[in-house]
Amino acid sequence: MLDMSLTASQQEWRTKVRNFVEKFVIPNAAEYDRTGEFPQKIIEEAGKAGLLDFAVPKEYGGPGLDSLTVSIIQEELGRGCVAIQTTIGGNGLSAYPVLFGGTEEQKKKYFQFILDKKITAFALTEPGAGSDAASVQTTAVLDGNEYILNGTKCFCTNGAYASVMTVIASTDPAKGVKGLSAFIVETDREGITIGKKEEKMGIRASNTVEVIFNNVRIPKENLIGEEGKGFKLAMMTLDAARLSVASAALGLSKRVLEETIRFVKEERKGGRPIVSSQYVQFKLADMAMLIEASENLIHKTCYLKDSGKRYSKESAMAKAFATDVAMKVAAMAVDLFGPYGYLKESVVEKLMRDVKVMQIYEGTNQIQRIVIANNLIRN
Ligand code: COS
Repeated sequence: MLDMSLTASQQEWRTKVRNFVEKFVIPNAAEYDRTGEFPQKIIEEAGKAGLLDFAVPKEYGGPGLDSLTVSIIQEELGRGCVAIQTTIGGNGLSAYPVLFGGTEEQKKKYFQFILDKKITAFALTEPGAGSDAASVQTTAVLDGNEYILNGTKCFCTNGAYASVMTVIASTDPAKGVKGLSAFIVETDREGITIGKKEEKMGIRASNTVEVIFNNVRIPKENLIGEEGKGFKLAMMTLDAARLSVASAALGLSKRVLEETIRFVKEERKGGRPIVSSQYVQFKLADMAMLIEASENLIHKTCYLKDSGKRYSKESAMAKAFATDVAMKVAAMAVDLFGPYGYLKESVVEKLMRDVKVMQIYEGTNQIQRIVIANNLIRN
């Protein structure tokens, strides 16, 4: 029989993150959203609660979690605030290239940053290489025992607060995709500057900046794996990161449904709560069906990942489906709340602004469809 129940440990993680979110995230999320300030205090609390090192394997001192547990953590954080989830999720995103391609030495060194509760970042996207990840212009030129890094990365999550980054750069521009390589770059190196900080519609407390590398010298040992492996490592990283985005979107969708049920039970029209209307009940049922389908797709993808099977197609499906669902249910909730849903003081107003970016980052949902179609056609 297919067992879809959570283990005791997975349930414990859900409760632990739920408690953290109720205590530190939900009461403060609206204020961070208003100011756009980096949620430093919440991140410190997340470090104390052991939530920053979810991607670190046991043999390197981390919790060594299975994919479903990581997904549950991201879901619960996404239920609280996607800006804060994105900040914490950034530590997984940045660690994956090292996890998938690094040497023992590199893993020990990189994971130690995370275990020391440092913020980390992944720098792939460039002004001319967003969806077309292969067109990276940042170069890394070998000079003796060092690489010299030059270029500009944009939309870098956590960029201004990161102590270390994984950076994708070209070591051989003539080779295109096959000339891309991944590097570990400590941010206190000379020549790194933080450029424009983006002011965003949603996830406003998440730090999104330009990072400029100007003749930054990094030791040869900071190359992850071999030259030419950067694109593959970036794609493997995105497979894992897309599953996290899907999970966070699931959490947001569940929160929207929770808040909507609360509202329609309290709000009255003609002396009766509006939940007594079949129109409202059908909307709640539609939301619940979509959320259930998202959850099942995400859990199946976690199963494939933990079985060691290729899960690129399912991860892209989960990301596109769960974020489209989250956008849809957020818009449905704003409709049901009526004018109240459009007010800044309403919780669904923020949820609707926050969700939009999830259809865009870690590869737009159009890119996810390319990944899905490529997997259908090529295999
Ligand atoms: N896992 C492992 N290897 C992968 C992979 C994956 N998920 N995806 C691609 N590869 C490998 C392929 O196997 C291929 O290697 P070989 O030539 O040795 O067979 C190589 O990488 C090139 O793959 P492909 O031909 O599929 O690359 P494309 O240029 O067609 O990829 C897409 C195009 C759109 C899929 C890619 O550029 C992409 O995902 N872009 C979006 C980037 C993105 O999400 N940006 C946002 C980042 S936010 S931090």
